[in-house]
Amino acid sequence: MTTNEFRPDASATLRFPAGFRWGTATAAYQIEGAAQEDGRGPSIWDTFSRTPGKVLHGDTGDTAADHYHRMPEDVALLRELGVSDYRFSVAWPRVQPDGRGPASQKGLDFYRRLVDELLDAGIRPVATLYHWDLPQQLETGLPGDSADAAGGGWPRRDTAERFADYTRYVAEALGDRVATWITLNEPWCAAFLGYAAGIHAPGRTDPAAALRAAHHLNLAHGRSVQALRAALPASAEISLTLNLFALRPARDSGADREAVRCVDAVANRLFLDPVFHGRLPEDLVRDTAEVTDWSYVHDGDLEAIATPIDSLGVNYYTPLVVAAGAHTSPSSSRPRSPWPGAAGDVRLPPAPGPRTAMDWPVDAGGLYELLTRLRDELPHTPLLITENGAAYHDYADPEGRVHDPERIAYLHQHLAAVHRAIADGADVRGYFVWSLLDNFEWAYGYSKRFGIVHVDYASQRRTLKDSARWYAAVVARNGVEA
Ligand code: IFM
Repeated sequence: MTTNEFRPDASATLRFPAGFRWGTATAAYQIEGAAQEDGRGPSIWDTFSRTPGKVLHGDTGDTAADHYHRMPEDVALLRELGVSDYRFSVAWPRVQPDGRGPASQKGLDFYRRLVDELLDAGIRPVATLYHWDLPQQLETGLPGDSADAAGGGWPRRDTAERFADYTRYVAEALGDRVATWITLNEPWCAAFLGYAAGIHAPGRTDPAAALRAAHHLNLAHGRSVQALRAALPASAEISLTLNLFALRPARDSGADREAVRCVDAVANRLFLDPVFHGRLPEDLVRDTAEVTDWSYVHDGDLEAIATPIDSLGVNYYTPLVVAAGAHTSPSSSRPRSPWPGAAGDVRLPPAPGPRTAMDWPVDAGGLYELLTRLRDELPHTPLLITENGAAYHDYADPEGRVHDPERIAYLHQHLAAVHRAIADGADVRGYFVWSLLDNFEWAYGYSKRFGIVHVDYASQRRTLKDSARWYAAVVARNGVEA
């Protein structure tokens, strides 16, 4: 059935199209633990989380949810939920401990076991190649590395080529059994939170480096797509996950609309335009003229970045209200603007409404706006919601139950928004809850619980929250209550 034939039924259930993919999502550093096992090398997040003051309570991913040792138990949970798909990420430093050189068989074996376990459970594996755990040595550099004023990591062009090599190793190892591949997760975060705002690894605060990083992440995506196409059967689905922003002007004024344009350029179009149209947003190049000259965009880069993909992954949590004015952020932990080029002219006033434990406003309308924008701008690109979910202060009651009605309400509202977008013509093929398990929430450490499965970190006991049972029922009937 194509989306155009899709008609919501008139019953009390908002039913999704036949074959809709229901999943949950996780990421390697957030759940695996075993940070020093089986030859895994250090990543920039190992280093960053060990740097005093960077992660709340000094938490690290050393143990996380111990998924590396409990993988079969976690796949059994997925089976219990009845999901059709599971999105996980491969840790680059498990496969190439230094980010270059031969692949580690032990590292690849872990993912092979995971994929086999999933396939045995009848669950489709969706592999993300990069969810922020850059091998530390690529950030630090080696004595023999070519001199590069931008330093190491993503501002360095060579990192994109290293990513293509890594892609080849993973594709060779898993290509016969993984049908859906996502090159990068949220390159905006990797570039701008990591290299401009300094609140994610590697913690740099250099707007020019962040723009270079963004270009090289785009290039890494393009090179990775080319490597995947060469290694995988023609039936493979190749995708990219972006955390696109649903932007709203604070007031209906020209100045606020201009502020939205600035943020849209760096947050959304810096990725969408190269990947889908093979060009940089001209207004962004203008806006950032005092920060960078874009000379690191070489001939042929944009063509490589625009190598066609089969679907787009969209991560959505909350909309962003944007106003003209000096930069302030609702988060006092954000020492620098993550919006180079627009830095002096943008404010993010707090949006109204109920909030999650992340202090993010709950507003499913933003997801609908985003999906219908993509329907209009990328009419031939199928969409997957590769992350959506909420953190709340969950705990197990004396009977061992975890009641999380706010999360159920959040998921319900967002699924209704997805349903409405599909009814209005958006080609959304699947939805992945973030996250299967409570996990390491980056700079917030273990203080934020996004899982539909509660993890008691002391015992590593898993408990299905009410939302997990609710989600299993949604999956079983392929729909939510109207
Ligand atoms: O936990 C993260 C995930 O790693 C990337 N997307 C947003 C989630 C919630 O902050």
